[in-house]
Amino acid sequence: MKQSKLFLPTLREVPAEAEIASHQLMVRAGLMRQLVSGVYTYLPLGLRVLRKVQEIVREEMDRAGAQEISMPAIQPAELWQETGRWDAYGPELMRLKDRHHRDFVLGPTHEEVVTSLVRDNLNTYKKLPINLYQIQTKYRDEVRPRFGVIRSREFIMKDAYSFDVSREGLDKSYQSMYDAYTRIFTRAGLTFRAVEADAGAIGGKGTHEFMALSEIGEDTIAYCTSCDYAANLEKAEVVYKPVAERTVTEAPMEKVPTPGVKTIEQLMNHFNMEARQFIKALVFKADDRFVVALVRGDHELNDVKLKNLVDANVLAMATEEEMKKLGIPLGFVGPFHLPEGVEVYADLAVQDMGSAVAGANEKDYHYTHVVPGRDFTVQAYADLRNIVEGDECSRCGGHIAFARGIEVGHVFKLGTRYSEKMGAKFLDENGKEQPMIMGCYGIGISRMVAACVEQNHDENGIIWPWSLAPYHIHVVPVNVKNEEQKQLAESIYEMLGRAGYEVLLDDRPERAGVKFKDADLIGLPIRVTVGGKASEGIVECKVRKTGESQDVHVDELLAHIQHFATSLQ
Ligand code: 9G3
Repeated sequence: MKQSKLFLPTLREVPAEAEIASHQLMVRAGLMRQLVSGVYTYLPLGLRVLRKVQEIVREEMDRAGAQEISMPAIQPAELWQETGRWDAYGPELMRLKDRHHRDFVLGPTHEEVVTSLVRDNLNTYKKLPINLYQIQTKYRDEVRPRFGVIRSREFIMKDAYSFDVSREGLDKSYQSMYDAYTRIFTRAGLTFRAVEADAGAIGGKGTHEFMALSEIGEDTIAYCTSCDYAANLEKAEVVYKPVAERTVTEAPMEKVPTPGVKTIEQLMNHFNMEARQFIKALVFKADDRFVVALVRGDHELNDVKLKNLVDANVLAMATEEEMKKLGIPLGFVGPFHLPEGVEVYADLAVQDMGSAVAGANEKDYHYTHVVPGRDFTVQAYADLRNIVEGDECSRCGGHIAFARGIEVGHVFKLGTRYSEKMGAKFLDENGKEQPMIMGCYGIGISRMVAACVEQNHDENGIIWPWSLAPYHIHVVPVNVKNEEQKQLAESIYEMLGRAGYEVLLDDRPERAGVKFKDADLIGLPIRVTVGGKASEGIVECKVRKTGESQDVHVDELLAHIQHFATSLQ
């Protein structure tokens, strides 16, 4: 491709709204442009990268035996009413009406569509298992789109759905997708980890997220430094060991005035104690009831673990007015004199506290010398806290460390959640009707591009891995007015193209400095500079990733590039 013709509007300045490197660089390097918040146009260079990601995904999905289909983005509301999700989702679900005023959704995902498709066209065990996938634009009206295409309102996803006759069958389908994902992210050159995750709203037993490691990742991963255990912070199991000897105070609990002393910090100053001596009490609304969760003052409550424990669909912190209605004073919450029906759950570490300070559930009062079990009881003790760095690994006893990640893949075991609601049944070998056992598997295609840039850039621009690079080789004649340089660059461009490389020729009449800055920004793996030694047939061959460069005679150039290309793949 000749750069003088290419629609590649590179920018020197950093776009104001771009907070992270990949967003800044994808805009500056002319890969994409924002239409409106959270909605992007992919320019030629960006589309070439997207297509490379899609090709890797297609190859591995096909290799795993999945079959590609293409489902509509416009979905009738009736399907979402069948599964109850029409009412379950709020403004994030984009809805529209057709000319007859009928309700539709713009598909954020396709469980309903694919389950209705299979329900209506397959009903015997002989045709199972089957795995259908598509690569398609999804629509989710994110409340706060940010980080470019990492959290956008329109994005490209590969979504796959497996249908099996049994849970064993699902386990096999799941493992096959898990292995395909490992191959996909490896081939894309991403540094990633598969982590145990929480199944969230869509339920099902077991799920893994594939995280591209990155400091700007929205998710925190807890991983073991000794074994391969890794889990999303939401899910990471805490090893609970009762303290050896629990020293319990003899003193009865005592109500003390603590006017305006609300936060743990204020309590620590007031009582001159450490955080671990306090009981932090938080009030939640779990569906239509209220619960109080207790954790030790130096721990953080994990609300996903609480949500799963109380089996709530929706769990949210109680609002101020809800607290007022309950007669629970903000900042002085404790497991005492709670209104009827409010259940108390506590993290396991609370039961070992021997003389704690807790809110008295009365404005401006706390209790001291509180002994859990003696002075209050709870509905249940459970693992309710966030794991912290240095905790013990629940698998091998090693040390837990944290990393941040960008979720680029997510695999779920759905079971019969959708097939039951939508009547996707099959006749088994005994002619008995059974619900199909489903799994679903997503990959963020556009998000993978951003994750790749996050992991592969320096202060000068992007450093494309060979597998995703929009072109492989950048041929840069320093001065196109110099006939020798122009001719030699053209012949190299032709030669490398004939050899099967994807080549970009910077034939623009720009100053050398501009061309080199653009070349670094765009970040193709290999740059061939045709400059002052063109008359001797000598060109400079430079590897973007390492910066190493070498003068090479044009007769050896192809062999030289072949050597580099294999080392870069
Ligand atoms: C919605 C909206 C947003 C959503 C969903 C539904 C996430 C929703 C979960 C999934 C599960 C899997 C198939 C591919 C892999 C992920 N955000 N999810 O169901 F209506 Cl607005 O999408 N789906």
